[in-house]
Amino acid sequence: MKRLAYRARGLTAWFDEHENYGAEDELDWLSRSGPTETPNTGPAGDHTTGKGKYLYIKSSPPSLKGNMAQLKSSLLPPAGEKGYCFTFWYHMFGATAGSLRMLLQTANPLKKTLVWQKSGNQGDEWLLVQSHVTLQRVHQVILEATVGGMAGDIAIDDMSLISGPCPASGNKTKCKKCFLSPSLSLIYLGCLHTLTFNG
Ligand SMILES: [Ca+2]
Ligand SMILES: [Ca+2]
Repeated sequence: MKRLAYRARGLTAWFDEHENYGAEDELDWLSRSGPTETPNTGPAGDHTTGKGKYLYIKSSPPSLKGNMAQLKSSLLPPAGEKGYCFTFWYHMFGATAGSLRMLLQTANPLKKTLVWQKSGNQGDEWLLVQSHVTLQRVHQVILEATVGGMAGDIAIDDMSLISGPCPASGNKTKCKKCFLSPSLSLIYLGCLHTLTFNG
């Protein structure tokens, strides 16, 4: 399994530390299109178009129950006066789906804060999460998935960061789709110009 690195024009990147290099996790997020290998779990296709790529954790062997995979953003600056809206889509279908969490981690002091989590089967559909982040410290966003059993593939797609609070549900965001990520299709990071990090 290789280390993942998703870049969006230098503004940020997502990475997953490999377990052989001192990572906290035992698993890696994998990139895929189309259905996962195991029947009755995982999406039929990605969220963006149905034909693009998504990231997922493979819950069948060699993965073991309790194994966890962490996807980390690069360092993000303090969220500023208005904060930003972090959005992603997740797919969590399977009789033994484990859990998915969003955390914010600061480095000094090292502290992880749980922002959102879901456990168990959520049905065969892509679901939206929007989180208004107002943390006034340099931080990373972490998406962490845990294997619940063999029918427990968990997928994510279309992560985005947009300045300001999250739009009310039903409202389309006005922010343009600014970047095409090679692997995760549309990522809106270009809208994050007020959060360019110079540290
Ligand atoms: Ca890993
Ligand atoms: Ca996609």
